Amino acid sequence: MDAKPLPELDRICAAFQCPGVWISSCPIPSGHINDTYCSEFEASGRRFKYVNQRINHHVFREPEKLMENVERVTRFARQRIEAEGGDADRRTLTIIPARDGKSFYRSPEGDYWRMFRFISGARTYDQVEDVRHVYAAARAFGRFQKMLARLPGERLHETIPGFHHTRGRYQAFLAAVERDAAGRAASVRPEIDFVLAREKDAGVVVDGLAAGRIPERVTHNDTKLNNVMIDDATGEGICVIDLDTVMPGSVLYDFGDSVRLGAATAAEDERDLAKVGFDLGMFDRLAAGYLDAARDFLVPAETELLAFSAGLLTLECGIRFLTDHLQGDVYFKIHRPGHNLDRARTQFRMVAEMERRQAAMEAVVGRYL
Ligand code: GN1
Ligand code: MG
Repeated sequence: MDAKPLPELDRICAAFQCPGVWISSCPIPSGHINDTYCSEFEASGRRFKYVNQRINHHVFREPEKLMENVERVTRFARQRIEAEGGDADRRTLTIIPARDGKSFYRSPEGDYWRMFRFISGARTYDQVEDVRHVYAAARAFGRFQKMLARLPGERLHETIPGFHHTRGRYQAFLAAVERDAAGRAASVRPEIDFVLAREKDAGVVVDGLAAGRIPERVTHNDTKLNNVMIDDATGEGICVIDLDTVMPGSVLYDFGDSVRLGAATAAEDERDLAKVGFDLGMFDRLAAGYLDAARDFLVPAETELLAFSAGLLTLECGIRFLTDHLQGDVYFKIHRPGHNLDRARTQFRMVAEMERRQAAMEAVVGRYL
């Protein structure tokens, strides 16, 4: 369903200041938005790997601004890591500049490409394989927020305006139901009703931000478990990746979204809903990891909504999947018919469980504050 021909990566790589000779490239089939590949080069008898990404410019409408954000964030991260004596080549992304010195290359086809150094000896996990990774990833996101609280300069660009504006997402969903572009609304009535019953939740965080009760911060906004590289040897969350949505936001977006996958008992697109659930033990590890890094800078308006944010962000993601299903699958990559609906259903199953366990979740957060 997304079988695009393999791009000529040797030609793409040649547009970057990458030392050595191109050997081969292969796809990295992760992520719902951009296209990612790994390329191998040989230089002075040694092999080096790089990551190539084609930015989806239908989703990210201003790739130049996006890359400006990524440049600023990685430059600042490198400074901070080096000041602490850390290995910046492994603890933050390293942009390989294009031949013209820019952080991206615009191909004759109009595509936006970028290249990063590949981080070896570490990997990402699409699903939880070891509960220690959950703690490690959550702590890495907390540390990332804490570091970026000191990012100098202007406000970052909003790479997708209203990205986590849950009420905006709710309204877009209502419009999609109304329009019913793909003729699917009648077949997903229970899912539509599930969302309609939760309208009041949609405003909680965005209204707090708008009123200044909840502080605006620099946040990652896509804190899936697989956006942290876990060191193979130590199990530490060494590098936060996928910086496309790093922009002004609320810490609640990050914490809430990390629970969505980090405390799930099944894959995001699991069809057997009997397997889909919310694991309080994993939530405990997430809260512990996140708060070990973030507890000293959070304010009460944030900490008191941490448990709530898990359900909210899971609901929001489910709304986005359902909206895309109603619109005919125009946003997220799908790999089978009904894929977005399957994803929406897992999210809603998780939301229902989180609602049921809200008091226990509050108690967990309280324990680590
Ligand atoms: C998308 O492409 P990926 O997998 O990093 C999406 C996130 C969703 C996620 C759902 C820019 O992220 O917001 O939470 O899918 N990113 C964008 O798995 O829309
Ligand atoms: Mg992403």
